[in-house]
Amino acid sequence: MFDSIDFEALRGIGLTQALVAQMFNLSTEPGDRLMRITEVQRDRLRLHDGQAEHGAQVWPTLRLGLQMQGDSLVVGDWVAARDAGDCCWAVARVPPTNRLVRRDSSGQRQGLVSNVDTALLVMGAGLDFNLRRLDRYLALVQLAGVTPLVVLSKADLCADPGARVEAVRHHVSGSVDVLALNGLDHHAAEALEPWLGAGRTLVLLGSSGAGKSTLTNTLTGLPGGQSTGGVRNGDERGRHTTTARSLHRCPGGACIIDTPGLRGLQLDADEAQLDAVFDDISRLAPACRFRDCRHEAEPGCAVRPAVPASRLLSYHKLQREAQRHEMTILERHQQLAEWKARGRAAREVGRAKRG
Ligand SMILES: Nc1nc2c(ncn2[C@@H]2O[C@H](COP(=O)(O)OP(=O)(O)OP(=O)(O)O)[C@@H](O)[C@H]2O)c(=O)[nH]1
Ligand SMILES: [Mg+2]
Ligand SMILES: [Zn+2]
Repeated sequence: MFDSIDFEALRGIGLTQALVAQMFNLSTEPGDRLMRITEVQRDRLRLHDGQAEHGAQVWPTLRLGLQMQGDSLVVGDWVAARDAGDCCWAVARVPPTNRLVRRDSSGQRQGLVSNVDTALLVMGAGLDFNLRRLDRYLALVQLAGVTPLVVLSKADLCADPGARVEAVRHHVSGSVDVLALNGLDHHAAEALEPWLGAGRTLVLLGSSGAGKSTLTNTLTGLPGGQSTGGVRNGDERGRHTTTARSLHRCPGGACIIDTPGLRGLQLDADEAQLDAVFDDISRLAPACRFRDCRHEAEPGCAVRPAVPASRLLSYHKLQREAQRHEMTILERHQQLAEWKARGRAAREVGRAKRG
């Protein structure tokens, strides 16, 4: 535990009572200070102490300890920071209250951000609008127990943003908040006010060019903040302008994490976890005629008539991906067992030869 915690100052960068409750078992030394990670570049960190930012490095024992659990430090984490003359070290991590995790292209778990209250799923109301992709982002944040808010950006360029809002509501059976805004307009901050209270942390997620950095700049009010980039004419795709996740403070005391657009988002979930986040589907499933109904072509299905076809498609696609992933884990175990058996056999042969 720390000698002292300046709760008021740290609340401005997102400290909550729930986090303070996680700190009692933390092994710290006198003089260690509580700070939040605002940026990660390999082993180099930017930390905020509520007043100012500091460059820091990850203490090797901490890095190894996390690595052994397939874990690493991410933006949004809270750490114990120790001053060692010319360098500041992150020596321990406060267990996060939540963490967004995906699988990278090689199937490894990758933490994205931690300790967030709301995930703003930013999607352009024009050509970027894609309900199937939205389902994937929704599952990503709901798997972590984070509340989503769908933000349709570029409402100023869209003929009927209200219809787009309605389309999202219909798609998710009204279970998620949705709003449309112009990220370049300072009124966007007013529309988001209920989510921007002091001490709250928001993360912006969405494809490249959706307007995440534009909205970050509007909410923080900092001139020359995050770089923003143009989009291609034909399809409004962005150019991956933002390359690292970073945490910023808003004037009202909320924190906002800007992220790069994710290419090909793979979830880290098994089938049961997906059922839990697609609760619009799993709620209806007990009313299907067959207990093991897949809601595909079975007679007496209670889900198919009630859930939009595209939503059901998302559910099936993500379930298939989860199955495929579980398969590969099983296969890997099987392979390992085979190798071990072969090794044992070879050793026995060796022993027999030696007599
Ligand atoms: N008219 C209008 N333009 C917007 C809006 N939001 C973003 N833009 C423009 O869209 C382009 C892309 O915006 P960015 O904020 O860079 O997009 P991003 O989501 O941060 O993209 P990456 O960093 O590549 O992931 C920029 O030219 C913005 O000016 C909006 O609400 N209305
Ligand atoms: Mg950006
Ligand atoms: Zn069914």
